[in-house]
Order: sequence, then C-alpha cells, then structure tokens
Amino acid sequence: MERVLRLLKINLVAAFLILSSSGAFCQKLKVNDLGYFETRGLNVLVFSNRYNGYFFDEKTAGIELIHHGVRTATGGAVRLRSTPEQWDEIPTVVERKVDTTNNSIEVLLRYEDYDFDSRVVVTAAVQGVMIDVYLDKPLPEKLIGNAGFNLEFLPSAYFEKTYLMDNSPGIFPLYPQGPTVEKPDSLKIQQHAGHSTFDGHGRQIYVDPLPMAEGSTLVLAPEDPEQRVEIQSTGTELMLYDGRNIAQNGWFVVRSLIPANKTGKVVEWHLTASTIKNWTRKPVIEFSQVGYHPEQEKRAVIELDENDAPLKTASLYQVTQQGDYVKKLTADVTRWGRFLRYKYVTFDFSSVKDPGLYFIKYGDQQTDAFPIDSHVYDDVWHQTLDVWFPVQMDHVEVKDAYKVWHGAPFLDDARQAPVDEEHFDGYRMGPNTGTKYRPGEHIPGLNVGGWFDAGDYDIDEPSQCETILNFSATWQQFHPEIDETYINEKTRYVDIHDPDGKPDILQQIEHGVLQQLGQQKAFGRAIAGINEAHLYEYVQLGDPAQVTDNKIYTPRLKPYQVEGDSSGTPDDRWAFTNDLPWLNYLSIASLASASRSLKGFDDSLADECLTVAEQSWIRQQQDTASATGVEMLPAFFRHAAEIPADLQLMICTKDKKYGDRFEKLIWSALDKAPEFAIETAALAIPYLGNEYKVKLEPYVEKYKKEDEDLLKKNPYGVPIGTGHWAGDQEVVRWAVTNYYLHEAFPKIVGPEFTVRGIDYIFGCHPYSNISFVEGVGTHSKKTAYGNNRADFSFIAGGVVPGVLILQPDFAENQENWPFIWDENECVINICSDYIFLANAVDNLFGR
Ligand SMILES: [Ca+2]
Ligand SMILES: [Ca+2]
Ligand SMILES: [Ca+2]
Repeated sequence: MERVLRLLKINLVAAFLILSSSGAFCQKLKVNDLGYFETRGLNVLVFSNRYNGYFFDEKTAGIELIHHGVRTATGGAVRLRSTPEQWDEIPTVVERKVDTTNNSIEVLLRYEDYDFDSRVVVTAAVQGVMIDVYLDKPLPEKLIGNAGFNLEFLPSAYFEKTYLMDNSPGIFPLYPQGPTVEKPDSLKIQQHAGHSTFDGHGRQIYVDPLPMAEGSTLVLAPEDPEQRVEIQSTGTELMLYDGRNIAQNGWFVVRSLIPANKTGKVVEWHLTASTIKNWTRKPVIEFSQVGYHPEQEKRAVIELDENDAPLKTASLYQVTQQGDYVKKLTADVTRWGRFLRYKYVTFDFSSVKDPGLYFIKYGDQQTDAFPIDSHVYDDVWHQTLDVWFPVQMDHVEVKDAYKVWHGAPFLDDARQAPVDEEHFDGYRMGPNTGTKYRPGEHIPGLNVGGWFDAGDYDIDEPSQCETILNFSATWQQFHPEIDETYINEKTRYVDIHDPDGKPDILQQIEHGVLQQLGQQKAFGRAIAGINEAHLYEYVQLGDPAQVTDNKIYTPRLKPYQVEGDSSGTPDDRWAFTNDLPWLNYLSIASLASASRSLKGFDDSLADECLTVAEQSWIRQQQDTASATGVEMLPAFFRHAAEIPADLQLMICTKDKKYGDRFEKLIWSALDKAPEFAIETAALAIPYLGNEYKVKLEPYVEKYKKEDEDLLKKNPYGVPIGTGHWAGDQEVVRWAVTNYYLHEAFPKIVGPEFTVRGIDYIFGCHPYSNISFVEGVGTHSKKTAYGNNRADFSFIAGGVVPGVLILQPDFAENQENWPFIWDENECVINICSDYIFLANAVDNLFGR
C-alpha cells in the first residue's frame, strides 16, 4: 500500500504547499531565560523534563515541541527501539548545558546497561532547530540496528491530517494499520528488569513495527499552518513509525538509525515548524461547568497569552426560555498577575443570585451555559458512586442496562509473590515473604471484594483503606441513602441502574471490607497489595476477567492445560505480602470506621470488622520486629500512621488505651506535619472535650494563614502541586480538610476554601475550563485513562488528576489523548474523597 502511495506523485501537493506556506512566518528561535527555545507560537524544550524512572517513559521528557500552545511532540532522544513503550530502557541525562549566547542546548545521554553515551546538540535555526547527535565511541555491538534518534508526535494532534515523505503523500491512520514483523526473542532489547509487555503465548518471539514511510524529508500536516513540521535528515534515512501497532499508547515516531562503526556527528536533522504571524493564544475563561449555588462566591479566572492586552470588563448573560441573551452584569476585571507562562485577570459575579442559566462573555469569547441554582450540588457525585465505582469493583461481574462493563475477574487470586523480585507499578518484595506461604503458593480467601486501584487492575492497599475511610466518613456525616445499583456478593453480580433497596454507599463499604478481612484472616495483618504477575498482563486493556484464566495454577498441569478449576498456566496474580506497620494501621482504621457505618446494615459484618481491627491493633502494638519489604514512607509518617487507627478505635470502643495512644502521638504530628494530621485532630474534638479543642486552636489559626497565602501563589487560590502526578487529589484533600476545620472552628476557617477547591475541579483551573469529573458539568473530561482508554472513552463520575505542571512553565491537561496517566487516570481514593467533598459543599449551603 505504501509503495502504491509513493508512486502517486501528485503535483497538486507541491502547489498546495506553496499556497499554505504563504500563511507561515519566518523567525529565528532564541533560548530564553527559562532554558528553552522560544518564538511566538513555537517552543522547543530540550530535556527541561527528564525521564524520572518511576513510571519510565511517561511521554513527558526529552526534546519536546509546544506548537501554538499544544505540546505536540515529545521523547526527542537517542532511544533503543523504533517505538519505545513505557517500560523500555530510558536514557539518563548526565549533563545538560544551556548556552543562551550561542542559542544552543546540549545534553549528554547515557545508557548504563550498555555503557553507551551520546551527545545531542540542539541549535537555533530559522523557524526551527538543528538537532545533531555525536558519538565519541562507535555504537556497542548489541545496539547496532537498535539505537537511533527518535522524536515522537502526538497521534491525536495529527489525526485527520496528512504527511509527505520525499513528496509522497500519506494520511495518518486513525487506527494502527501496520506493518509489523515477528522477531526472535534473542534480538529483543531488554525491557524493565527483564519483564516483557508481549505475550508470545508459548512462542519465543516478539513483535516490532516496520516503518510506514522512509525518505530524507518528512513534512507532517503540510496542510495545517498551526501544526506543519518539516524534518530534513542529512546522511541518515528518516523512518516514520506508528507505535500504536505494539502498544495502544504509542505515538507517531520519526527516527534515524545511528550508523555502525562511526564516531563524530552521526545524525543531523533540520527541524522547522510553521508559525502564524503574531499568533496569540485565545483567552481561556475558567469557571465551574457545574454552575454555582446562589449564595456562593462566583469567580471566573481568565487566562491570557503574554502578548494579549487584557480587556477592561467581562459580562454575565442570562439565557431565557426563548433563547434570548439578557445581560445581567458587566464588571471590571481584576488583574491578578502572572502564573507560569500566562497572565491572569479575574471576573467576580457573586452579586448575581437569580436562579437560571448563564454564560460569561469576555471580548468575543463566550463560555458554555451553566446554572446558578440552589440545587447545583445535589447530584454531582451520583455518577461517581453509581457508575465509576461499580466499574472499579474487583471479583464481580458488572453490567449497566445492555452493556457488560466486565466479567468477574481474578477468581484465581492469589499466589504468594516471590522474594526480592523487581516488579513494576511500585510493587517490590523484600528478602522474605513474612507469611507462612512459599513463593508461588496459592493463598486462599483473597478472591473477594476490593476495587481496581485506578486505570490498572491491581488491588493497591493504601488506596483501598483510604477509600473505605472516605465512604465511611461520607455515610456518617451525611447519610446519603442513594440506591442505583444492585450488588450481590454471593453471585458476584453487580447491575448499574438497578436499585436493590440497599444504600449503595454501604454496599461499597462492604465490598471494600471483604478484601480487608480476607487479608487480615490470611496473614493477621494487611499486605501491600495484589498485582498481575507478568508485565504483559499488567498492560492488558479491555475486560479484566480475561487477564487470567480464573483457574488456580497447578504445577502438575502443562501451560494452557485445564482441569476443573485448575490450570497449568501460571497467570494468577501475586500477593505482595510486605509487612508494613503503617499500612496495617491504615487497614485497622478502615475496618474500625466501617464497623460503625455497617451497624444496622449488616450487624455481624460490623462486629467482625471491629473484632479483627482490635486484634490486629494489639498484634501490631506488640510487633516490634522490623518491617519486611521496601519502605516507601519516611520514618515520621510511618510513626504517625497509627493515629487514625487509634482515633477510629477510640470512637468505636471509648476504650482509654486508644485515647491515650492518640493523645501521645497527635501533638508531635501536628508540629511536624500539620497538613497531614490536622484533619484527624479535628475529628477527635467531640471525644476529647473542650480542653483538647482549645489546645488545637493555634494549629488551626496557623493552617488558615497558609490557606490565605495560597491566594498569592496562583489565581485559583488552591494548592497546585508540581509533582510527577497532577494535583487534583491534593486540591480535593485540602478542600475536605478545610471543611472539617470550618465545621469545628467556623469563626477561624470560612467555607470559601472548600468551595474554591470544588470550583477548581469543576473547571476553574489552568489550560482549559473542562470539568475534571468525567460526564459531570456542561463540558467535562471525555477521554480519560480508565481501563477503556483504548476506546478513547471515559467512565462517568471519575475524577482525573488534572493539570500537570511540566517544567519550566507549561501547565497541561491533554483532552484528546487519554494515555497521559498523570493527567487523566482516575484513582479510587480521590474519587471517594470527591464524593465526600461534593456532599460537604452541598451541606455548606443547607439542603
Ligand atoms: Ca496500580
Ligand atoms: Ca443498592
Ligand atoms: Ca490462573
């Protein structure tokens, strides 16, 4: 097919190029003070962001292009595969030199496993950059034919667009269409710790993509002045690949192989990207897509290009039944200042309180319509509980009307994980199992309850416990009786939009508790979690019931041989049985809290939760042996983790021994990490009396001062994290903590911090104004990193991580490409926290 395309020399294309280039504008890039190449409409970043190693290739590192405000290319680096997957080898940056005088940035990259160094030098050129790769020593033997210089282009940015390779036209495929080739395993460059993302099903092979086009000059999207990029290679062939052929999250990759037996300059590319003259990014009016309660503060933040002159005013219009627009308010905007790369003004329309539908107008920009109404928060969390959580439920089949979300998965849980194994997804066993089970032995009682932690299919223990605690707190504070799901644990069957007369939140607590009890009964404590045994299982998308064969592994059978409920395929998940006291205390806290929620719903289960929690607490207090496994938390947090368990058991039993431990630990925790301890401290007020409350007050005063300082840090007035995972979780947690403090100390902490937190989640945030709750609000996340991400879809009610801050100054939340997990992957603890927050905000304004 590709040969045929190449033969189709269409002269029209050349004519079109000449026409379209008339809209382009030529100027030289400069390295700015922040250490990246800049011209209006185009930035070239050279390892401003590095591979951090935790989740390997996150598609947020290397040479990157920000083209007319969108990050369209990443991963510019010397790589060892044509289309690197997440778990492939990544280079380390040994050295990075920024030369603002000569407008160049140079990085020294190293692959330690191969003792292989390369230097990548990027120099400003007219309308683009020169990219040169240098070697001091010839390529190591093993890397010949494997090492090349790659640059990856965002597929969704080039969907429904074309390319020219040496003037031969092609259309970027919407769905990967090959070509691919099978190769023997012996040729494969090792992936993370010897794991493999490919399941040969007994064959010793792997699959590699072949180029979809080859030549020396490639133009991507020649027809589009906003995204046209041209790469000319001197001395090496350019190859264009589609990485999605071997991994749905792959990108379009442009690559030159590094020639064998050569030193000095081994790759030379001239990259140019078209820019629109005097391009100015359109203002983004950031507001809540869910709308506003009449009595709340109503404040839109307007994000402006640095070359944009702010207008003086913005307006609020009401939309009538007849479809007329009635101007309700015109007010001056307030200049806020600069945050990251943009300028900000704010528009306050708190004075408008009449119920109705409205939109904001700023210049010629008009927002989506949104309500002002006392009922706006009534049901914003329902889909999170009715749809998103059921889909996350492990060990059960889940349906919704005609649709099967998934079958009952992982009924073969679980085998004891082997010791000292370098795993993935943050799991790692220490030198011993800490259990009575031999590595590989089946552990009964674990194939029940629990939720998939996120867009993957593991049972991650910390988030399981936090989720139970969040659900339990929501029930105890607000008693939401909503019933939209049928849940039968015996038949392992869940039906969405099928009320069974039982409150869904209590049924979810029960589902979480069943897994906790399974762990506590098997080990006398909690474990780190349960994860797939093989990387090729971990990366699987679609129905989780197909990840394993659901039959318990028996070594006497051959692979793929089945006998009754046993099979010879070692595909069962592994129980990572690390003995982590802080984690066990978290499990104890969740069981104790759940026991109060389940009282009157399932008394025997409630009693069992409390009995197990108390037994496990006594065992944990006596257990002075060092923890097994790899510790993730610093010593202080490990110590402080006991506090919520003490609190929950104190509330359940009124037993002094728990109260004593609580009071012994809480004050030093408040001194060392108030943001970690203050919510727990506030929860104890009803049980410890007024003297305790008075002693707590100065800590609350101090916390409130920090809340107020946030207003100076960014225009949104919420904490915006800058870590490797975007910060919606921190925002939701912070808003919930402020709610508890407001309830306990209303004269010190007002409700505005809690409301600001939820406004941020609903659209008043950088980069765009979509609601970060899938399906909630007029415009919301529609492509997210759920387990249906390969379908470019979403699971209603999920809350995504949100805006990722890429160094040095670029805030991003990709809307058309679901696979950037640190922006788009919903996790159970944030979603259950969000359910609490939404109920809390509703409660603030009275029901
Ligand atoms: Ca996980
Ligand atoms: Ca129900
Ligand atoms: Ca199995």
